Amino acid sequence: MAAKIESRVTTSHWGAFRVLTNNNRIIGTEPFAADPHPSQISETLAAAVHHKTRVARPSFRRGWLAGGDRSRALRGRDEFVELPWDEALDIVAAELQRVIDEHGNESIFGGSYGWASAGRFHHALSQLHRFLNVNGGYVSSVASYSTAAAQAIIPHVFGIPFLKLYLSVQNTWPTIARHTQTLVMFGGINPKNSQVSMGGVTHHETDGWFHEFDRSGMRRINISPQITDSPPGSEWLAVIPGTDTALMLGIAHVLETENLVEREFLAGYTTGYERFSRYLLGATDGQPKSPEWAAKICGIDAEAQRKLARSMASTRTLITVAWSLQRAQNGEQPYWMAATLAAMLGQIGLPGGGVGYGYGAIGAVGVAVKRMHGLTFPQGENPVNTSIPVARVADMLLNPGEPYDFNGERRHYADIRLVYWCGGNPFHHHQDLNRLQQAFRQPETVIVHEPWWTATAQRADIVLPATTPYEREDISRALGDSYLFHMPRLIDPVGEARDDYAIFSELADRMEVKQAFTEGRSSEQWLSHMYDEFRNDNSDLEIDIPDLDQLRQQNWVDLPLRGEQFAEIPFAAFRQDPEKSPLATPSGRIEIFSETIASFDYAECPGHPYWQEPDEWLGAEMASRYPLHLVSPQPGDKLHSQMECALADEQGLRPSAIEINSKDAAARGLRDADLVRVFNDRGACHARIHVTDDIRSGVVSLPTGAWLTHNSDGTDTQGNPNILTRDLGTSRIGQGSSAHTTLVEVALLDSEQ
Ligand SMILES: Nc1nc2c(c(=O)[nH]1)N[C@H]1C(S)=C(S)[C@@H](COP(=O)(O)OP(=O)(O)OC[C@H]3O[C@@H](n4cnc5c(=O)[nH]c(N)nc54)[C@H](O)[C@@H]3O)O[C@H]1N2
Ligand SMILES: Nc1nc2c(c(=O)[nH]1)N[C@H]1C(S)=C(S)[C@@H](COP(=O)(O)OP(=O)(O)OC[C@H]3O[C@@H](n4cnc5c(=O)[nH]c(N)nc54)[C@H](O)[C@@H]3O)O[C@H]1N2
Ligand SMILES: [Mo]
Repeated sequence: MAAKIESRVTTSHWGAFRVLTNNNRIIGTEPFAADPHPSQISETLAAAVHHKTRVARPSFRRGWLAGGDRSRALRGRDEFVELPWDEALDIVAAELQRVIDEHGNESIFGGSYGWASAGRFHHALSQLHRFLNVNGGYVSSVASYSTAAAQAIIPHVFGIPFLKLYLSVQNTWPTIARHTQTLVMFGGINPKNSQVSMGGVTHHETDGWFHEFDRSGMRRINISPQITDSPPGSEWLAVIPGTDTALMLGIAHVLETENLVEREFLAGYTTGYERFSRYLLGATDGQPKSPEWAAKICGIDAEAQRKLARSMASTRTLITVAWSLQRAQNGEQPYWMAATLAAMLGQIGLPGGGVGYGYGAIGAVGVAVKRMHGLTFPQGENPVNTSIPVARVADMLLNPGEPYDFNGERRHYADIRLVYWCGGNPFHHHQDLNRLQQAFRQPETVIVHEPWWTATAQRADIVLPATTPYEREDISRALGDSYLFHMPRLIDPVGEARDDYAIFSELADRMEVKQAFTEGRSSEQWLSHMYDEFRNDNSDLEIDIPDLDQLRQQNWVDLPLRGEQFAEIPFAAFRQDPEKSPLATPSGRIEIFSETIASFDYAECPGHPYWQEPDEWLGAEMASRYPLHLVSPQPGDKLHSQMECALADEQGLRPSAIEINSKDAAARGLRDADLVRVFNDRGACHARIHVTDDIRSGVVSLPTGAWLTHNSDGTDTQGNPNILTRDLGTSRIGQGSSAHTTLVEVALLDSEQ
C-alpha cells in the first residue's frame, strides 16, 4: 500500500523549509513560503538523512576494545566493531566511571564545540554538558571559533560583551538604509553567510536590504580579497589578507594630518587618543603610519586611502568589519582599530554612523527585532572550573600541565584522559588537522555521538549513533528571529539511532544519577516544561504566545517582534550623556588606550591598536616558498561540514573548488577544472581549480567543510583547507583560531599523487 505524501514545516540553522515524507522516508523539501530568499541548503536533505554514511549501530574501535595501551596510534585507521545498545551503554558507563575514579573529573574534556542542530531541547552540547555536570563536571571551553578574538578585545574597548554588542548594540538594517551615506565594509557583507544563524533565520533579508541601499544611493566600499564578499554595486578595494589594521592606520593618519578628526568627540567620549596618536604619527617608533607606509603593506594605493578618508569624514559613515578579520593572527587589532577609526570620525551614537561587527556573518545581525528571553535546556552547574579558550584544544591534549596566557591570566592545561564530543566536527573545524590527529591520539578514550561517519567519528574509539532533527520532536526559537517553530518528528530514527537525551538518560541510569539528569521527565515532558518557562519569562511582553498544543497544531507562529519600531540607535544614551550613561570600561569611555591591556605586558598587543606583521602573509619571508595567501571562508552550499556526504556524491564537486586569480593560474600553467595539490609544510590537499578575476592576485580561497580523508601519503583528497591552516592562538589576549593566516603553494596534480 503506497502511503500518502505528507508535508510539514521544520526549521534549521539555515532557515525554515517544508519536508515531504512518504513511507517513513524524507523524499524532498520545498521552500518556506514566507521567506523572501530561502536557502538552497536543504535541497540535499533527503539524500543526506538516508545516506549510507549514517552510523547504523553503536560502534567500537577494535584496538580500543582489546585493551592494553589501546593502540591509540591506530585511531583513524582501525576497524570498528558493532555492539548491541545495552552492551554498548554498559561499556561506556563503566569507562566513564573508571576515568572519573582513577583520574578525577578534571581529566574529562567535554567542551565539545560545534553547531549541532537548531532545536532547543535536543541540543547536543547542552545535553552532554548537563550529563557531565551531574556526574561531577568536566573541563569546558570558552568563546567560539567564530569570534574568540572579538569576545576578548571588545569588552576592553566598549565595556560590553561581544555577543551583546553584535546582537543588540548595532545599527539595524532599516537605520542603515535611512541614514548611512558611506558604508565601508572590511571583509564585505556576504548574503551567502547570512543564510544561516544560530537556531535559524526565517526571513533572509540581506539581499533585500542591498536593493534598498541601491535605491538610497549609498556609496559602498568592499575592502576584501574577494569581490564576491559583497553584493554587486560596491566599489572594490582588493586588500592583502591580514593587513587591514595597516590600512585603517593609513586612513587614520590622513584624518589626523588633514585635521578631519572630531576632537570634541575624542575628548568627551574616549580615553587615550593622545598616546595612540603618538604611535600613529611615528613619535614612538620613528615610523609615521602614513598612507604611503600602509600602501606598501596592504596593497591599496595611498591616493585611494586619502580619498576614502576624506569622504568618510564628510558623510555619515558606517564602518563594518566581518568576523573573518579576527580569525587571524592578531585578529584583535583590526577590531580595536576599526573602533578607533570610528571614534576619530565622531559618529558613534548617531543613526547610521560608527562601527559595526559581523553584518552578513549570520542572519541575526542588523535585524530590528524586540529581544525575548530564550528557550533553553538547563545545563546545571559544572563543579570543575577549568576551561580552555575553545581553539586551544590540540595545545591542551599535547601539553598537559603546561602554562599558557589568556587575557591577562596565566593558566595551565589539564591532563585529559577522556574526550567526549557531541554536535561538532573538530576534524573539519580545527586548524592544522595533522597536528589535531596527533593530539587526538593522546587521551585513553574518545567518545562521539554522531548521526554520520564524519571525519571525527572515524577518528574516535566509540561512536554512538544519534538521531537527526527530523527523527524527533523539538521546538526552535532563535535570537534575531520573530518566529517560533514546532519541529515535528517527521520520520522514525534511521538505523538504530537514538536521541542524545535518550542515550544520556540510559548512561545516567547506569551511573546512578538518572533522577538528577532527567528530573523524572520524558523528552515530551521536558519540551512542555521548557516551553512553559519560556512563556512565563516573556509574559511581560504582552503578546500572545500560543500554548504548546496550539503550536503543535499550527506548526509555527510569527510573533509581532520584528520591524523598524524596534530599531535602537547604538550608544545613543552614552552620546547624550556620558556621565549619566557611562560605558562599563575602567574609564567609562571608549578605550583607545587600555591600561588593563598595557598591564598584561604582551609584546603583540601593547595598550593601543597596533600593526605587527603576521608570521605568514604575502610580505613574509616564507612567501618566497609559499607565495599564495589562503583564505578559507564558510561554504555557500552548506553549513560547515553538515550533510557533506550528499554533496560529495555529486559529480565534480569534490575535491572542493579553489579560487585562483587568472594571473596566478597562468603562471603555474593551470586551467579551469584542473586538479591540483595545495600544500605547505603542515600538509596538503587536493582541490579543483576555479580561475577567476574576482579574487586578488596572490590570494586563493578554499571553503571549509569537506570531510578530511587522508590518502596513503597523508594528503587530504576532499579539499579541506584545515590540513593547511595554522594552529596558533590569535594572540595571548583572545587565543582564538587564526585560520586566515596561512600561506600555501598550488601545483598541478601528477597522476601518481
Ligand atoms: N579554516 C577554517 N576553519 C574554520 C573556520 C574558518 O573560517 N576557516 N570557521 C570556524 C567556525 S567559525 C566554526 S563555527 C566551525 C564550525 O565547525 P562545527 O560546528 O564543528 O561544524 P558542523 O559541521 O556544523 O558540526 C556539527 C556536527 O554536529 C552533528 N550533529 C548535528 N545534529 C546533531 C545531534 O542532534 N546530535 C549529535 N550528537 N550530533 C549532531 C553534525 O552531523 C555535524 O557533524 O568551523 C571553524 N573552522
Ligand atoms: N552558508 C553558510 N553560511 C555561514 C556558515 C556556513 O557554514 N555556511 N557559517 C556561519 C558561521 S559559524 C560563521 S562564524 C560566519 C562567519 O562569517 P565571516 O567570518 O564573515 O565569513 P567567512 O566566510 O569566514 O569570511 C568572509 C570573507 O572574509 C574575507 N577575508 C578573509 N581574510 C581577510 C582579511 O584579512 N581581510 C579582509 N578584508 N577580508 C578577509 C574572505 O575573502 C572571506 O570570503 O558565517 C556563518 N555563515
Ligand atoms: Mo562560526
